[in-house]
Amino acid sequence: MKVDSRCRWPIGLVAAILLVGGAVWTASPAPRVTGARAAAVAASEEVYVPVGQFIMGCSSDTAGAMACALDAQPMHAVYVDAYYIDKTEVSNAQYAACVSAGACMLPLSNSSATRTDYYNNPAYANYPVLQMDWQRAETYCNWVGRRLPTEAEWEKAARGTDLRPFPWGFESPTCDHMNYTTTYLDTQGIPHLSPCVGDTSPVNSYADYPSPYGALNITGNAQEWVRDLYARLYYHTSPYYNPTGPTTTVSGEHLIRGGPWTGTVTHANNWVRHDEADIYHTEYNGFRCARTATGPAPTPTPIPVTPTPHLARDVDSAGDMLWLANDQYLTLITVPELAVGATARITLSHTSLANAQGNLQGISHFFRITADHARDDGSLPAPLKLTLAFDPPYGGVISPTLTLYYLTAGGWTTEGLTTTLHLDASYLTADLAWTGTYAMLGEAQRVYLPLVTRRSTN
Ligand SMILES: [Ca+2]
Repeated sequence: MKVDSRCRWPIGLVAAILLVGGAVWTASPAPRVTGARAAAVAASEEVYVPVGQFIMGCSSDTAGAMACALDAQPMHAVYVDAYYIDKTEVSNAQYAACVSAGACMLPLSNSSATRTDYYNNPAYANYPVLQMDWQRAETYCNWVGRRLPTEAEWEKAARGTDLRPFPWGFESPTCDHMNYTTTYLDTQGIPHLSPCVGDTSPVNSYADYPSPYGALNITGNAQEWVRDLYARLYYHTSPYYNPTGPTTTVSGEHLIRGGPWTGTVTHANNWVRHDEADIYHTEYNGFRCARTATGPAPTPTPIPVTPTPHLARDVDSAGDMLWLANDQYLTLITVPELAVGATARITLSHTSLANAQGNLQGISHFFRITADHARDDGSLPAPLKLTLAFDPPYGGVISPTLTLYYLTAGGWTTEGLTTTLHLDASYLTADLAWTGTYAMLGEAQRVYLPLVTRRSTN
Protein backbone atom coordinates (compact mmCIF):
# COMPACT_ATOMS: atom_id res chain seq x y z
CA MET A 1 0.00 0.00 0.00
CA LYS A 2 1.04 3.55 -0.54
CA VAL A 3 2.51 5.31 2.45
CA ASP A 4 2.79 9.00 2.01
CA SER A 5 1.86 10.21 5.45
CA ARG A 6 5.42 11.23 6.11
CA CYS A 7 4.98 13.89 3.46
CA ARG A 8 2.02 15.40 5.23
CA TRP A 9 3.57 16.23 8.57
CA PRO A 10 3.04 19.73 9.85
CA ILE A 11 6.25 21.73 9.99
CA GLY A 12 5.93 22.07 13.74
CA LEU A 13 5.88 18.34 14.03
CA VAL A 14 9.05 17.94 12.04
CA ALA A 15 10.75 20.35 14.41
CA ALA A 16 9.45 18.35 17.32
CA ILE A 17 10.84 15.17 15.83
CA LEU A 18 14.27 16.67 15.48
CA LEU A 19 14.09 17.68 19.09
CA VAL A 20 12.99 14.25 20.19
CA GLY A 21 15.65 12.63 18.06
CA GLY A 22 18.34 14.84 19.59
CA ALA A 23 17.23 13.93 23.08
CA VAL A 24 17.51 10.26 22.25
CA TRP A 25 21.05 10.58 20.94
CA THR A 26 22.35 12.02 24.13
CA ALA A 27 20.20 9.98 26.50
CA SER A 28 21.07 6.52 25.22
CA PRO A 29 24.21 6.42 23.09
CA ALA A 30 24.95 3.15 21.38
CA PRO A 31 28.05 1.20 22.33
CA ARG A 32 31.14 2.49 20.54
CA VAL A 33 32.79 0.24 18.04
CA THR A 34 36.37 1.30 17.63
CA GLY A 35 39.14 0.57 15.24
CA ALA A 36 38.60 -1.76 12.35
CA ARG A 37 35.11 -2.68 13.38
CA ALA A 38 34.65 -4.54 10.19
CA ALA A 39 35.82 -8.09 10.40
CA ALA A 40 35.09 -8.40 14.09
CA VAL A 41 31.36 -7.86 13.67
CA ALA A 42 29.46 -11.10 13.32
CA ALA A 43 26.24 -11.46 11.41
CA SER A 44 23.00 -11.30 13.33
CA GLU A 45 21.90 -14.03 15.66
CA GLU A 46 19.16 -16.05 14.01
CA VAL A 47 15.82 -17.37 15.15
CA TYR A 48 14.26 -20.57 13.88
CA VAL A 49 10.86 -20.70 12.24
CA PRO A 50 9.51 -24.24 11.98
CA VAL A 51 8.02 -25.72 8.87
CA GLY A 52 4.31 -25.34 8.41
CA GLN A 53 1.33 -23.30 7.49
CA PHE A 54 0.36 -19.84 8.53
CA ILE A 55 -2.28 -17.37 7.49
CA MET A 56 -1.01 -14.53 5.31
CA GLY A 57 -2.64 -11.21 4.48
CA CYS A 58 -5.68 -9.57 5.98
CA SER A 59 -9.41 -9.37 5.57
CA SER A 60 -11.81 -6.59 6.39
CA ASP A 61 -13.25 -8.87 9.08
CA THR A 62 -9.99 -9.34 10.91
CA ALA A 63 -8.29 -5.99 10.34
CA GLY A 64 -10.49 -4.29 12.90
CA ALA A 65 -10.10 -0.53 12.79
CA MET A 66 -6.92 -0.83 10.76
CA ALA A 67 -6.78 -0.63 7.02
CA CYS A 68 -6.70 -3.82 5.02
CA ALA A 69 -5.47 -2.75 1.61
CA LEU A 70 -6.49 -4.66 -1.47
CA ASP A 71 -2.94 -5.78 -2.13
CA ALA A 72 -2.93 -7.66 1.20
CA GLN A 73 -6.10 -9.54 0.29
CA PRO A 74 -7.31 -12.17 0.18
CA MET A 75 -6.23 -13.68 3.43
CA HIS A 76 -4.85 -17.06 2.49
CA ALA A 77 -3.01 -20.07 3.85
CA VAL A 78 0.65 -20.43 2.98
CA TYR A 79 3.01 -23.28 3.75
CA VAL A 80 6.65 -22.43 4.30
CA ASP A 81 9.58 -24.78 4.78
CA ALA A 82 11.63 -24.34 7.94
CA TYR A 83 14.04 -21.44 7.88
CA TYR A 84 16.19 -19.18 9.97
CA ILE A 85 15.72 -15.43 9.97
CA ASP A 86 17.87 -12.79 11.60
CA LYS A 87 16.75 -11.90 15.09
CA THR A 88 17.49 -8.24 14.37
CA GLU A 89 17.76 -5.85 11.50
CA VAL A 90 21.26 -5.73 10.06
CA SER A 91 23.20 -3.03 11.90
CA ASN A 92 25.51 -0.34 10.59
CA ALA A 93 28.49 -2.17 12.07
CA GLN A 94 27.50 -5.49 10.52
CA TYR A 95 27.04 -3.91 7.12
CA ALA A 96 30.32 -2.01 7.48
CA ALA A 97 32.11 -5.32 7.89
CA CYS A 98 30.96 -6.28 4.41
CA VAL A 99 32.00 -2.89 3.00
CA SER A 100 35.44 -3.20 4.58
CA ALA A 101 35.80 -6.64 3.08
CA GLY A 102 35.18 -5.15 -0.33
CA ALA A 103 32.05 -7.20 -0.89
CA CYS A 104 29.41 -4.51 -0.30
CA MET A 105 28.91 -1.00 -1.63
CA LEU A 106 28.57 1.89 0.77
CA PRO A 107 24.99 2.83 1.69
CA LEU A 108 23.38 5.32 -0.68
CA SER A 109 23.97 8.02 1.93
CA ASN A 110 25.72 8.41 5.25
CA SER A 111 22.64 10.02 6.78
CA SER A 112 19.37 8.84 8.25
CA ALA A 113 16.16 10.85 8.09
CA THR A 114 17.26 13.25 10.84
CA ARG A 115 20.91 12.37 11.52
CA THR A 116 23.34 13.70 8.96
CA ASP A 117 26.15 11.58 10.37
CA TYR A 118 24.64 8.13 10.83
CA TYR A 119 26.23 5.16 9.06
CA ASN A 120 29.80 6.22 9.82
CA ASN A 121 29.07 7.41 13.33
CA PRO A 122 30.19 4.83 15.93
CA ALA A 123 27.35 6.03 18.17
CA TYR A 124 24.98 4.30 15.75
CA ALA A 125 26.98 1.15 15.18
CA ASN A 126 24.19 -0.98 16.65
CA TYR A 127 21.40 0.84 14.83
CA PRO A 128 19.85 -0.52 11.63
CA VAL A 129 21.75 0.18 8.47
CA LEU A 130 19.65 2.42 6.23
CA GLN A 131 19.93 3.83 2.73
CA MET A 132 19.72 0.37 1.32
CA ASP A 133 18.47 -0.51 -2.11
CA TRP A 134 17.44 -4.10 -2.76
CA GLN A 135 20.71 -5.15 -4.37
CA ARG A 136 22.81 -3.86 -1.48
CA ALA A 137 20.64 -5.77 0.97
CA GLU A 138 20.77 -9.01 -0.99
CA THR A 139 24.51 -8.66 -1.51
CA TYR A 140 25.12 -8.35 2.22
CA CYS A 141 22.94 -11.36 2.97
CA ASN A 142 24.80 -13.42 0.38
CA TRP A 143 28.11 -12.35 1.92
CA VAL A 144 27.09 -13.86 5.27
CA GLY A 145 25.78 -16.99 3.58
CA ARG A 146 22.16 -15.98 3.70
CA ARG A 147 19.61 -14.24 1.48
CA LEU A 148 16.75 -11.84 1.90
CA PRO A 149 13.63 -13.51 3.31
CA THR A 150 10.78 -14.16 0.96
CA GLU A 151 7.73 -12.07 1.66
CA ALA A 152 6.00 -15.13 3.11
CA GLU A 153 8.97 -15.89 5.35
CA TRP A 154 9.02 -12.33 6.58
CA GLU A 155 5.32 -12.33 7.41
CA LYS A 156 5.36 -15.71 9.11
CA ALA A 157 8.34 -14.65 11.21
CA ALA A 158 6.36 -11.57 12.24
CA ARG A 159 3.00 -13.12 13.05
CA GLY A 160 3.33 -16.81 13.65
CA THR A 161 0.33 -18.97 13.00
CA ASP A 162 -2.52 -16.89 14.32
CA LEU A 163 -4.12 -13.76 12.95
CA ARG A 164 -2.27 -11.33 15.17
CA PRO A 165 -1.80 -7.91 13.61
CA PHE A 166 1.42 -7.19 15.50
CA PRO A 167 4.43 -9.34 16.34
CA TRP A 168 3.62 -9.40 20.04
CA GLY A 169 -0.04 -10.25 19.55
CA PHE A 170 -3.37 -8.52 19.38
CA GLU A 171 -2.69 -5.71 21.83
CA SER A 172 -2.69 -2.29 20.18
CA PRO A 173 0.77 -0.78 20.01
CA THR A 174 2.17 1.92 22.23
CA CYS A 175 5.64 3.42 22.23
CA ASP A 176 6.62 0.59 24.58
CA HIS A 177 6.00 -1.99 21.84
CA MET A 178 7.87 -0.70 18.82
CA ASN A 179 9.44 2.32 17.23
CA TYR A 180 6.61 3.72 15.13
CA THR A 181 4.43 6.83 14.96
CA THR A 182 1.38 7.33 17.12
CA THR A 183 -1.63 9.40 16.18
CA TYR A 184 -3.72 11.69 18.32
CA LEU A 185 -6.48 14.24 17.95
CA ASP A 186 -5.97 17.79 19.12
CA THR A 187 -8.62 19.81 20.92
CA GLN A 188 -10.18 20.71 17.57
CA GLY A 189 -10.37 17.07 16.63
CA ILE A 190 -7.63 17.41 14.01
CA PRO A 191 -5.43 14.31 13.72
CA HIS A 192 -1.69 14.62 14.29
CA LEU A 193 1.24 12.27 14.10
CA SER A 194 3.67 11.81 16.96
CA PRO A 195 6.71 9.58 16.37
CA CYS A 196 7.76 7.54 19.39
CA VAL A 197 11.48 8.15 18.90
CA GLY A 198 11.93 10.40 15.89
CA ASP A 199 14.44 8.19 14.08
CA THR A 200 15.74 4.64 14.38
CA SER A 201 16.43 2.73 17.60
CA PRO A 202 19.12 0.10 18.25
CA VAL A 203 18.43 -3.17 16.48
CA ASN A 204 18.08 -5.08 19.76
CA SER A 205 15.63 -2.65 21.35
CA TYR A 206 12.01 -3.49 22.25
CA ALA A 207 13.23 -6.91 23.33
CA ASP A 208 10.18 -7.40 25.53
CA TYR A 209 7.94 -7.50 22.48
CA PRO A 210 9.42 -10.05 20.09
CA SER A 211 7.58 -11.86 17.35
CA PRO A 212 6.33 -15.40 18.13
CA TYR A 213 9.70 -16.77 17.03
CA GLY A 214 11.81 -14.15 18.74
CA ALA A 215 12.51 -11.62 15.99
CA LEU A 216 12.89 -8.04 17.20
CA ASN A 217 11.74 -4.80 15.59
CA ILE A 218 10.32 -6.70 12.66
CA THR A 219 7.60 -4.07 12.43
CA GLY A 220 8.68 -0.49 12.95
CA ASN A 221 12.20 0.95 13.25
CA ALA A 222 13.72 0.29 9.81
CA GLN A 223 11.40 -0.99 7.11
CA GLU A 224 12.75 -4.13 5.56
CA TRP A 225 13.44 -5.39 2.06
CA VAL A 226 12.15 -8.82 1.16
CA ARG A 227 13.21 -10.98 -1.73
CA ASP A 228 10.01 -10.93 -3.79
CA LEU A 229 9.03 -8.66 -6.63
CA TYR A 230 5.93 -6.64 -5.86
CA ALA A 231 2.68 -7.35 -7.66
CA ARG A 232 -0.47 -5.81 -6.30
CA LEU A 233 -2.70 -8.80 -6.93
CA TYR A 234 -0.15 -11.50 -6.22
CA TYR A 235 -2.13 -12.98 -3.34
CA HIS A 236 -4.87 -13.96 -5.77
CA THR A 237 -2.55 -16.38 -7.53
CA SER A 238 0.29 -17.11 -5.11
CA PRO A 239 1.05 -20.79 -4.61
CA TYR A 240 0.38 -22.59 -1.35
CA TYR A 241 3.88 -23.97 -0.94
CA ASN A 242 6.80 -21.59 -0.44
CA PRO A 243 5.62 -18.62 -2.53
CA THR A 244 8.50 -16.55 -3.88
CA GLY A 245 6.61 -13.74 -5.62
CA PRO A 246 5.98 -13.12 -9.29
CA THR A 247 8.81 -13.95 -11.66
CA THR A 248 8.43 -10.70 -13.58
CA THR A 249 6.58 -7.42 -13.11
CA VAL A 250 6.30 -4.27 -15.15
CA SER A 251 8.38 -2.24 -12.73
CA GLY A 252 10.72 -5.03 -11.72
CA GLU A 253 10.75 -3.61 -8.20
CA HIS A 254 10.90 -5.61 -5.03
CA LEU A 255 8.91 -4.74 -1.95
CA ILE A 256 9.35 -3.63 1.61
CA ARG A 257 7.66 -4.94 4.71
CA GLY A 258 7.15 -3.91 8.30
CA GLY A 259 6.80 -0.17 8.07
CA PRO A 260 9.36 2.42 9.14
CA TRP A 261 9.51 4.39 12.38
CA THR A 262 7.42 7.00 10.57
CA GLY A 263 4.65 4.47 10.00
CA THR A 264 1.43 4.51 11.98
CA VAL A 265 -0.35 1.33 12.98
CA THR A 266 -1.82 1.34 9.51
CA HIS A 267 1.67 1.09 8.03
CA ALA A 268 3.63 -0.80 10.67
CA ASN A 269 1.78 -4.06 11.13
CA ASN A 270 2.17 -7.65 10.08
CA TRP A 271 0.30 -7.61 6.78
CA VAL A 272 1.01 -4.27 5.12
CA ARG A 273 2.87 -4.52 1.82
CA HIS A 274 4.90 -1.47 0.86
CA ASP A 275 5.03 -1.06 -2.88
CA GLU A 276 7.07 0.91 -5.36
CA ALA A 277 5.86 4.21 -3.93
CA ASP A 278 7.62 3.47 -0.65
CA ILE A 279 10.95 2.03 -1.65
CA TYR A 280 12.52 5.30 -2.77
CA HIS A 281 12.55 6.70 0.75
CA THR A 282 15.83 4.93 1.24
CA GLU A 283 16.46 6.74 4.52
CA TYR A 284 13.93 4.28 5.98
CA ASN A 285 15.09 1.17 4.16
CA GLY A 286 16.92 -1.54 6.07
CA PHE A 287 16.68 -5.32 6.01
CA ARG A 288 17.35 -8.59 7.76
CA CYS A 289 18.51 -11.86 6.23
CA ALA A 290 17.19 -15.41 6.20
CA ARG A 291 18.22 -18.86 5.05
CA THR A 292 16.45 -22.12 4.47
CA ALA A 293 16.98 -24.55 7.32
CA THR A 294 18.74 -27.77 6.53
CA GLY A 295 19.45 -30.75 8.69
CA PRO A 296 17.47 -31.79 11.72
CA ALA A 297 15.20 -29.16 13.16
CA PRO A 298 15.87 -27.86 16.64
CA THR A 299 13.66 -29.30 19.33
CA PRO A 300 10.38 -27.47 18.92
CA THR A 301 8.85 -25.52 21.72
CA PRO A 302 5.13 -24.82 21.84
CA ILE A 303 4.13 -21.22 21.41
CA PRO A 304 1.95 -20.08 24.29
CA VAL A 305 -1.45 -18.96 23.13
CA THR A 306 -4.66 -18.39 25.00
CA PRO A 307 -7.24 -20.96 23.99
CA THR A 308 -10.85 -20.02 23.69
CA PRO A 309 -13.00 -22.38 25.72
CA HIS A 310 -15.46 -24.16 23.52
CA LEU A 311 -16.92 -26.47 26.05
CA ALA A 312 -17.00 -26.63 29.79
CA ARG A 313 -18.93 -29.18 31.76
CA ASP A 314 -19.13 -30.28 35.34
CA VAL A 315 -18.19 -33.91 35.73
CA ASP A 316 -18.48 -35.87 38.93
CA SER A 317 -16.59 -38.88 40.16
CA ALA A 318 -18.71 -41.20 38.03
CA GLY A 319 -16.77 -39.94 35.02
CA ASP A 320 -17.99 -38.89 31.58
CA MET A 321 -16.93 -38.31 28.00
CA LEU A 322 -16.57 -34.86 26.54
CA TRP A 323 -16.00 -33.95 22.94
CA LEU A 324 -16.03 -31.18 20.43
CA ALA A 325 -17.42 -32.03 17.06
CA ASN A 326 -18.27 -30.69 13.68
CA ASP A 327 -18.62 -32.39 10.33
CA GLN A 328 -15.00 -33.34 10.09
CA TYR A 329 -13.47 -33.82 13.45
CA LEU A 330 -14.06 -34.63 17.00
CA THR A 331 -11.92 -34.23 20.06
CA LEU A 332 -12.55 -36.60 22.87
CA ILE A 333 -11.61 -36.65 26.48
CA THR A 334 -12.72 -39.52 28.60
CA VAL A 335 -12.95 -38.85 32.27
CA PRO A 336 -12.70 -42.25 33.93
CA GLU A 337 -14.51 -43.11 37.08
CA LEU A 338 -12.85 -41.52 40.10
CA ALA A 339 -10.56 -39.45 37.89
CA VAL A 340 -11.85 -36.31 39.51
CA GLY A 341 -13.32 -35.45 42.84
CA ALA A 342 -16.94 -34.95 43.67
CA THR A 343 -17.38 -32.41 40.91
CA ALA A 344 -14.85 -31.01 38.46
CA ARG A 345 -15.20 -28.46 35.73
CA ILE A 346 -13.66 -29.94 32.61
CA THR A 347 -12.92 -27.51 29.82
CA LEU A 348 -12.05 -28.39 26.25
CA SER A 349 -10.52 -25.61 24.24
CA HIS A 350 -9.20 -24.96 20.77
CA THR A 351 -7.39 -21.98 19.44
CA SER A 352 -9.42 -20.20 16.79
CA LEU A 353 -7.19 -21.45 14.02
CA ALA A 354 -6.56 -24.88 15.40
CA ASN A 355 -8.66 -26.60 12.81
CA ALA A 356 -7.39 -24.57 9.90
CA GLN A 357 -3.76 -25.32 10.59
CA GLY A 358 -2.41 -27.68 8.04
CA ASN A 359 0.12 -29.52 10.09
CA LEU A 360 1.18 -30.33 13.58
CA GLN A 361 3.95 -27.82 13.77
CA GLY A 362 2.98 -25.13 16.19
CA ILE A 363 -0.05 -25.17 18.35
CA SER A 364 -2.62 -27.07 16.45
CA HIS A 365 -4.59 -28.25 19.39
CA PHE A 366 -4.99 -26.88 22.83
CA PHE A 367 -6.67 -28.20 25.93
CA ARG A 368 -7.35 -26.52 29.14
CA ILE A 369 -8.44 -28.87 31.82
CA THR A 370 -9.55 -27.71 35.19
CA ALA A 371 -10.79 -29.88 37.99
CA ASP A 372 -12.00 -28.22 41.14
CA HIS A 373 -11.18 -31.13 43.34
CA ALA A 374 -7.80 -32.05 42.01
CA ARG A 375 -5.12 -32.53 44.61
CA ASP A 376 -3.20 -29.50 45.79
CA ASP A 377 -0.45 -30.13 43.26
CA GLY A 378 -2.98 -30.31 40.42
CA SER A 379 -2.72 -34.06 40.04
CA LEU A 380 -5.81 -36.16 39.43
CA PRO A 381 -6.75 -39.32 41.29
CA ALA A 382 -6.86 -41.12 37.97
CA PRO A 383 -5.65 -39.82 34.62
CA LEU A 384 -7.99 -38.43 32.03
CA LYS A 385 -7.92 -40.41 28.82
CA LEU A 386 -7.32 -38.27 25.76
CA THR A 387 -7.84 -39.48 22.24
CA LEU A 388 -6.87 -37.48 19.17
CA ALA A 389 -7.03 -38.82 15.67
CA PHE A 390 -7.12 -37.85 12.05
CA ASP A 391 -10.24 -38.36 10.13
CA PRO A 392 -10.04 -41.52 7.97
CA PRO A 393 -9.82 -39.71 4.59
CA TYR A 394 -6.63 -38.14 5.82
CA GLY A 395 -5.31 -41.27 7.46
CA GLY A 396 -1.63 -41.82 7.51
CA VAL A 397 -0.58 -38.21 7.91
CA ILE A 398 -0.03 -38.47 11.62
CA SER A 399 3.61 -37.95 12.36
CA PRO A 400 5.80 -40.14 14.55
CA THR A 401 7.29 -37.00 16.01
CA LEU A 402 3.97 -35.80 17.34
CA THR A 403 4.39 -34.86 20.96
CA LEU A 404 2.03 -33.83 23.67
CA TYR A 405 3.26 -31.13 26.00
CA TYR A 406 2.12 -30.02 29.42
CA LEU A 407 2.51 -26.46 30.58
CA THR A 408 4.22 -26.11 33.96
CA ALA A 409 5.47 -23.09 35.83
CA GLY A 410 8.88 -23.85 34.37
CA GLY A 411 7.63 -24.07 30.79
CA TRP A 412 6.45 -26.80 28.49
CA THR A 413 7.41 -30.32 29.35
CA THR A 414 6.77 -33.85 28.20
CA GLU A 415 7.98 -35.37 31.46
CA GLY A 416 5.51 -37.63 33.13
CA LEU A 417 3.16 -37.71 30.16
CA THR A 418 2.20 -41.12 28.93
CA THR A 419 1.46 -40.87 25.24
CA THR A 420 0.95 -43.61 22.70
CA LEU A 421 0.92 -43.04 18.97
CA HIS A 422 -1.14 -45.47 16.91
CA LEU A 423 0.37 -44.69 13.54
CA ASP A 424 -1.46 -47.40 11.66
CA ALA A 425 -4.80 -45.98 12.66
CA SER A 426 -3.67 -42.36 12.84
CA TYR A 427 -4.59 -41.61 16.36
CA LEU A 428 -2.95 -40.78 19.62
CA THR A 429 -3.94 -41.61 23.13
CA ALA A 430 -2.58 -40.10 26.27
CA ASP A 431 -3.08 -40.18 29.99
CA LEU A 432 -3.36 -36.70 31.41
CA ALA A 433 -2.47 -36.87 35.05
CA TRP A 434 -2.83 -33.21 35.88
CA THR A 435 -5.21 -30.41 35.35
CA GLY A 436 -3.79 -27.59 33.27
CA THR A 437 -2.94 -26.69 29.72
CA TYR A 438 -1.75 -29.12 27.08
CA ALA A 439 -0.58 -28.63 23.53
CA MET A 440 0.50 -30.82 20.68
CA LEU A 441 3.50 -30.27 18.51
CA GLY A 442 5.41 -32.29 16.00
CA GLU A 443 7.03 -32.56 12.65
CA ALA A 444 4.77 -31.52 9.84
CA GLN A 445 3.89 -33.41 6.76
CA ARG A 446 3.77 -31.55 3.51
CA VAL A 447 0.04 -31.90 3.34
CA TYR A 448 -2.55 -29.25 4.00
CA LEU A 449 -4.99 -30.84 6.33
CA PRO A 450 -6.79 -29.84 9.44
CA LEU A 451 -5.63 -31.55 12.53
CA VAL A 452 -8.56 -33.81 13.11
CA THR A 453 -9.60 -35.52 16.24
CA ARG A 454 -12.36 -38.02 16.66
CA ARG A 455 -13.75 -40.46 19.07
CA SER A 456 -11.80 -43.63 19.45
CA THR A 457 -13.61 -46.66 18.11
CA ASN A 458 -12.84 -48.70 21.17
CA1 LIG B 1 11.85 -3.33 11.16
